This record gives sequence, structure tokens and C-alpha cells, in this order.
Amino acid sequence: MDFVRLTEAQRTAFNDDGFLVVRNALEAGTVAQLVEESDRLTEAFLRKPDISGKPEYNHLDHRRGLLKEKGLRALVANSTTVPLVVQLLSPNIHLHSTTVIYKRPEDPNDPPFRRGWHRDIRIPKDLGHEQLPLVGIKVCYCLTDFSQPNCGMTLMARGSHRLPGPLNIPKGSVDPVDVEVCDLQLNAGDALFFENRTYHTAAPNRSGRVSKVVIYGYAYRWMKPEVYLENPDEQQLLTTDPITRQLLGGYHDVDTPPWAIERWARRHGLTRDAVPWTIEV
Ligand SMILES: O=C(O)CCC(=O)C(=O)O
Repeated sequence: MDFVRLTEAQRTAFNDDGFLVVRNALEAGTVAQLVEESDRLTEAFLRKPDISGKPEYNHLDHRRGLLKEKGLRALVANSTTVPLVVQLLSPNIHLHSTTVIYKRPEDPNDPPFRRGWHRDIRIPKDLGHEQLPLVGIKVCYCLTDFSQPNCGMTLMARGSHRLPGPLNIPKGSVDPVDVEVCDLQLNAGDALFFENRTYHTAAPNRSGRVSKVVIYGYAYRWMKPEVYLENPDEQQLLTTDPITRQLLGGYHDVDTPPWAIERWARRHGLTRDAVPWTIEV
């Protein structure tokens, strides 16, 4: 994995907004390959007939089998994005989730579907909202242009990672008040990073084309990966590069240091203060 330094402006934007846009993270050729592979995985969905009045049938979260595809597997240690995740979290990360999300165009007259504002990984259910930690970052790669509003991009509530409670949504409305709802205009190849505490939701695709994204979630290694993530077996892991091996859960336990990315980080001058268990007083 090549090294890309996180700029101070990027760190500030991520800390202030709870999300970050990285333009042109993927080249056009890579986008084309990912579209081809994702179309294959979602073939049955793309072929389904339209069912009027049922917008939920136009939305697919496909989570299995991504890592069997060459381009989608290569994305696991993608050089323009994963180095930034390492600098925002730490070297002690692995891949936590993989999803291809396709939204077919909706009839603007259909009832609103799945405005499901949420924080990721359900942590508030156990820990509450007030002192929620940052434990993971999702990288959403755009495979189509999202150049106008309401065309299927995930909505972000700016700065909501800092909110100490639930969102306020007036009765009869679908979006929260007191926060800025961002329907970002992005291009194919751009990447949107968002962290687990940032409130976000699926939104309708009222454009004339299918919207396509791939979202990879990275989290600290002590977070159990999603159950559908079929990591390669030992034999396959031995044939991958050390960083991909770490990201795909190649170490037996969480007490094994994250050697591969730690070494990579040191080589590129990323140092962190040690966090000791004890100190001499
Ligand atoms: O379908 C979408 O746009 C929302 C995706 C989402 O909520 C998630 O990845 O957690």
C-alpha cells in the first residue's frame, strides 16, 4: 500500500463534520472494473421488473461475496483511502464490513422509503449516546455520478457525531432539525468517509439512472467483523500481501500486535505516543 499523508485540512474537516470527501480516489478504469464486478453480484436485482408503489424493491444492500471479485478485493488496501483511515484511527484496524448499494430510479410519486437516520454498529444501544467513542470509519466509493440532489447519495448530518442524544425529527417530517442535512454532490471515483457516530440515512434516487456505491467499513481489530464478511482461509491469506492479510483478519487474536500496518506506519514516519499500563510515581 502506498503512503498518502492526511492533510491538516482533511483532519479538521473530518473532526468538525464527522465525514470527509476525497475527490478522485479511484481512476476511471478502476471504477469501470468495480461497476462490472458489482453489476455481476447484483444481476438479479438489476433484472427485476419495476413494482409500482413499492420503492423498497428498488434498493439493494448486497453484502456477500465481494471479496471473491478481483477489483473489489484490491480495494481492501486501496492506497488513496486506507492510509487516511489508518491516520484517523490507528494501525490497529481491520475490514469490518463490505456492501454494494444500488438504488434504482424511483417514481417521484412513490411514498418515501427508508429514511432511517442512524448511527452505525448499534453501539448507542449499549453505551448510550453521550460518550460514544469513534471506533470505525466507512469509505463510500461512488461508482456513478451524484451530481444533483435526490439522486441516491447517502445523506449526512453534518457535525452529528458530536450530538449527545438522538436526532430531533418534527412529527410528519423525515429529516432532522437543528443539524445541517448534506446531500453531497459527488462524482464517480470520489470517496466519502464517515464515522460510526455520524447520523446518516439512505435517501431516494429520483434521478433517471441506477445509483451505485461500494462501502467498506474499517474498525479497530477488537470490533468483530460483520458475520457475512467471508474472509479468505489461512491458505489464501498466505498468498496476500501483509497489509491485506491484517485487514482481512489474518492474525489469530487481538493481542497479536498489528505488525503489518504498524511497520508500514513507522516506515512512513507515523508515530503515536505509547499508552502505558503503569507509570512510575
Ligand atoms: O443506503 C444508503 O445510502 C445508506 C447506507 C448506510 O446507512 C450505511 O452504510 O450504514
